[in-house]
Amino acid sequence: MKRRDFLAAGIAGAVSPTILAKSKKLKTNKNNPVIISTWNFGIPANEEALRALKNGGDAMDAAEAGARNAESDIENNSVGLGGLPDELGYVTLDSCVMDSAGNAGSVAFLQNIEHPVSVARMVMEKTKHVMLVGEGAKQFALSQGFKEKNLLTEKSKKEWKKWLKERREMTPHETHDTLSVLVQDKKGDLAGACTTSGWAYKMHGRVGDSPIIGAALFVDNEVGCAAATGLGEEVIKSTGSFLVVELMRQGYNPNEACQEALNRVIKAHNGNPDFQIGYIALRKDGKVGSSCLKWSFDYALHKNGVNKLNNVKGLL
Ligand code: SD4
Repeated sequence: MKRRDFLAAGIAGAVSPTILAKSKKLKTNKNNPVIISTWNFGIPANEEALRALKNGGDAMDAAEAGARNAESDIENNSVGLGGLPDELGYVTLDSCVMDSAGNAGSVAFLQNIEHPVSVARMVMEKTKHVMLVGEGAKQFALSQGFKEKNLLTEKSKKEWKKWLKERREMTPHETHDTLSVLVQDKKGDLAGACTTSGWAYKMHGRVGDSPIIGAALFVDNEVGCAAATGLGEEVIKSTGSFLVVELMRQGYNPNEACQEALNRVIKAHNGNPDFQIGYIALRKDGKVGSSCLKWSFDYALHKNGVNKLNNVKGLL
């Protein structure tokens, strides 16, 4: 069903989403892993994810491995080690994971742990909960054998000190480079992860979209998965990744689904948002898509054995 047909059907009220979902059953892409990650450091993240798949890991293992790669990258100043701190000088981390069975785990406002994505996965696998925050998340991480580490590098500390003198309000897109990664393994199963140190010099205690299931990440193994980067507050308010997946369920292709989710944000801001949001989407049949609000956005795609950086121009 084409999008306009779907819209017409929707307006007429003749076709319920359930019937649509059934009539639109997607053929699963198998034996051809697909990995899609945000920004240019998605390239090494994809390589790490692929290595995990080659070592027999599944989509969740691969997504976690990809996110860990960005977390340890000292050059990346918005994820994990080397991340820029909040206004008080603390590096605080947000991360989440979701697997093909619909399980989810997340941590927010976590400090001094290099791999929040792995803590999020342990929350998913070893607790009855979905989300742990702050000191509680850290205590849990320590109980699972994670070691404390100072994540504020000299370089990030210097930049923070410089910022303290001017206290200029950072525009969110200036230092926003969250790593979100979506994976389809050879069985065709889907999983994803998201990890960030968030908005540079944010208020102490601020949590963005990156640990919020449905906002920065959503996985539905029947339909597809989606993930976000950009201004977390706006991704949360529009339940971005869940919306992208639901739009794919209704028949939108991955590109259209990302665009339509952004159209809602544009409308909510009277046609003129002054921030960035980028989405990546991966459908069950292996098709991928991406879109962003403004400027442009890079994503790394590994498909058919090739790992390549792609660029999409902003809708506005
Ligand atoms: C946040 N969404 O904390 C994250 C930041 C981000 O690219 O995506 N940066 O709001």
